[in-house]
Amino acid sequence: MDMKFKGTKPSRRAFLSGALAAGGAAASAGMVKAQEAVITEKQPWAQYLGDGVDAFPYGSPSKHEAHVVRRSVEWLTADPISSVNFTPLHELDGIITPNGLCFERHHGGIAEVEPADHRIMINGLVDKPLVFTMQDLMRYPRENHVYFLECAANSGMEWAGAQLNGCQFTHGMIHNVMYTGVPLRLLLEEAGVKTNGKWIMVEGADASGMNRSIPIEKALDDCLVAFKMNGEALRPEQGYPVRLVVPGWEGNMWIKWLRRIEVGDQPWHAREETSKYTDLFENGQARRFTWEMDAKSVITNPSPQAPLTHGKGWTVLTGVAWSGRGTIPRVDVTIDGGKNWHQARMSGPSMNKSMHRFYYEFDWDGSPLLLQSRAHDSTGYVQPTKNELRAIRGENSIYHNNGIQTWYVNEQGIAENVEIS
Ligand SMILES: Nc1nc2c(c(=O)[nH]1)N[C@H]1C(S)=C(S)[C@@H](COP(=O)(O)O)O[C@H]1N2
Ligand SMILES: [Mo]
Repeated sequence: MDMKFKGTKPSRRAFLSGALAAGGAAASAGMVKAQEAVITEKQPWAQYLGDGVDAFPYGSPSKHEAHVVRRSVEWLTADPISSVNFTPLHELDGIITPNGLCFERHHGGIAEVEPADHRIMINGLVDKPLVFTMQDLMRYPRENHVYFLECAANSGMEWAGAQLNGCQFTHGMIHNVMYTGVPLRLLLEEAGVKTNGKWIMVEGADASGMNRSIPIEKALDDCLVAFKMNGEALRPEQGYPVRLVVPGWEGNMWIKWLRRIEVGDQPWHAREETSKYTDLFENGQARRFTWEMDAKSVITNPSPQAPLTHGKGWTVLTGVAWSGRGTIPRVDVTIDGGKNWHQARMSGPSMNKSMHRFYYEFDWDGSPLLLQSRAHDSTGYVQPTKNELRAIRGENSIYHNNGIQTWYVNEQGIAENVEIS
């Protein structure tokens, strides 16, 4: 909003226009003040010529957007080499995450792979072990799909109670990108999976050599060996030159810098599926192989990093929702801590295993708010409360926390991470 217009109250009539009657948004433009200098005086950018076309061979955002960056939580990990940063969800709109803002999670730093020296290997229970160069890979039929990648640890710091103050930190281990890649099925079919080949093991070329087991049904279903994100080459942080895409399943399985696919008759029981990425239950037992990401949503605005700065009146509440099992036909929103629920307005493409955008416009009366969103996915599953999850999982879990998030907004519009019991 243009703060230069502050003091001019939006006209009530604007809100009664057709758009509002239809349940849509209401405009809140200021009324024209003829003497306003920003209108009557020629601004600097109209007084001189701008940069020419060759000034920025690869473009970057406006300097006014310099605060829109990935951020990390200092105390969370011992070392930035094996760490995570977070997508600034509260600064984004629509459903696509810009490449430079996709959160990063790596266990051995960003591998600097020479594409010409990189090989992808298929071995194990196959008729014909194969090795692919990047150039070989580019000669197979490719597909484009938009998928979210969520780290299973997303919201993991919130099991014992509200902790991190901002959706970037509570929910920012997610990105949503259009991938271009070759269906893994095509490569496996070429190698010829033997009848006892029931699992694959996928391995990264980075120093962590991260590996995971994936059942053959998933490998032959919708996995992609991807080399492009949002149209351009994968970023080094995201696995350049090639990563595995495992739609709807936990981010840990999306091996970056993919170098090897071994076919076997049973899972490998790798570190990342025994010591890590298992889910502790209240009774002390742990669940393994929680692959699918359950439906989840979060309100991105307002939120602790994005307070309500305009005072009372019409405001746009927005957020994102996703499910590893399909689409999100519906999101409910409450502004009073669950006393009343309203169906949010979905906007933007609704794609399988992709992020969805929702909006709820309301006339804020200036009193405190308790904001929550609740996603419904295409299987009929409804996002649970944190306490419903804790009843089964206890408070000492890390992974797969898809509970409903609450933001408290005070009279000043300042938002805070809270829980209501
Ligand atoms: N080779 C390799 N692949 C990896 C990792 C890694 O450390 N090394 N981290 C995994 C984890 S835990 C997650 S959540 C995702 C993160 O993907 P991103 O960095 O594109 O966000 O990559 C996965 N793939
Ligand atoms: Mo992860």
